[in-house]
Amino acid sequence: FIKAPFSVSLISAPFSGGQGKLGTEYGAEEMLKFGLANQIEQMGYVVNQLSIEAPENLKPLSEPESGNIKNIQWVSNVCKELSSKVEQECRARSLAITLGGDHSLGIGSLDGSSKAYGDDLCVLWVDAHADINTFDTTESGNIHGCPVAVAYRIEKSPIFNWVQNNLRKDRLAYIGLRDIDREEMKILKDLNIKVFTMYHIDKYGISKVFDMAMEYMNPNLDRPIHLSFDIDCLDPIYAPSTGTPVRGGMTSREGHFLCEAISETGCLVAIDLVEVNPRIGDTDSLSITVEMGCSLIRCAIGESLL
Ligand code: EXY
Ligand code: MN
Ligand code: MN
Ligand code: MN
Repeated sequence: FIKAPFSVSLISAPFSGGQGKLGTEYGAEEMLKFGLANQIEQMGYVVNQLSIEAPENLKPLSEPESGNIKNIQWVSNVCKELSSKVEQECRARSLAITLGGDHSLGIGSLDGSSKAYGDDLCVLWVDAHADINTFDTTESGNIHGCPVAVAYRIEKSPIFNWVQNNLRKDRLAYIGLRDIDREEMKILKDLNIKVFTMYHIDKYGISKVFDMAMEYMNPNLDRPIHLSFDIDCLDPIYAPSTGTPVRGGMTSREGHFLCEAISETGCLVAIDLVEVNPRIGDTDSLSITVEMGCSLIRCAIGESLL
């Protein structure tokens, strides 16, 4: 893969059907209202703004029988639409930024970037949660707790048959985890997936953790990286407006450091910024969270590097 100056594509994905709380569908809109597109232009990038087809239009007339899994066909339709947008932007050699929306969108964005870049693609999943429940192990039935399992074809539901089996589990690493379901723990161990929890961040520091993740999946820094950034990886102090906050998270600086370090590799090709929910908390919480999301994105594309 050729590292080259990128344009940036901001793909709005106003979808919250992967979980139960309304509000996440306004995350993208709020980040844009805060001026994200202009901020990125000020950095010297050409910015393409696009949006997926309105999720309401992609809602099936009826949902298939699927146990307790919520909105399975709807999530599938929306993710398929997102996948084609992300693939198209990646193929045009633009850095594809998906503005969520909830984290079920990761199924679509990972599928799109991996179709464009092939199995070289490395994924950093930065989150309080592992998001690797299968449709059998999920207790909530919320697909935002399952996207890694679906994208990596650990969960093989026929509804998601369009997902290409192109991602390598040995080029996946998690950072920031601290709320892992018992069954998820078993999947992570059985499949030998690389996990850096908050314990590892405390023990080694975020810089060393990042280096270890790169050493594992991208030792020569010559493979493309997709950063899937769930805002709830941060401590709720720094990102209060989110649906599943977990105490004991990353600091603002740890989050920013991670984005800066990824930027410095020159390998970043796609970002998801998900789980901002402007309807949770007061207006202060909202602006703290929205500004945080925008700031992290800017750092990931080089704002604070000389
Ligand atoms: N593990 C829980 C579940 O499967 O419902 C919680 C998942 C929360 C997912 C958040 C967004 O990253
Ligand atoms: Mn998540
Ligand atoms: Mn999460
Ligand atoms: Mn839990």
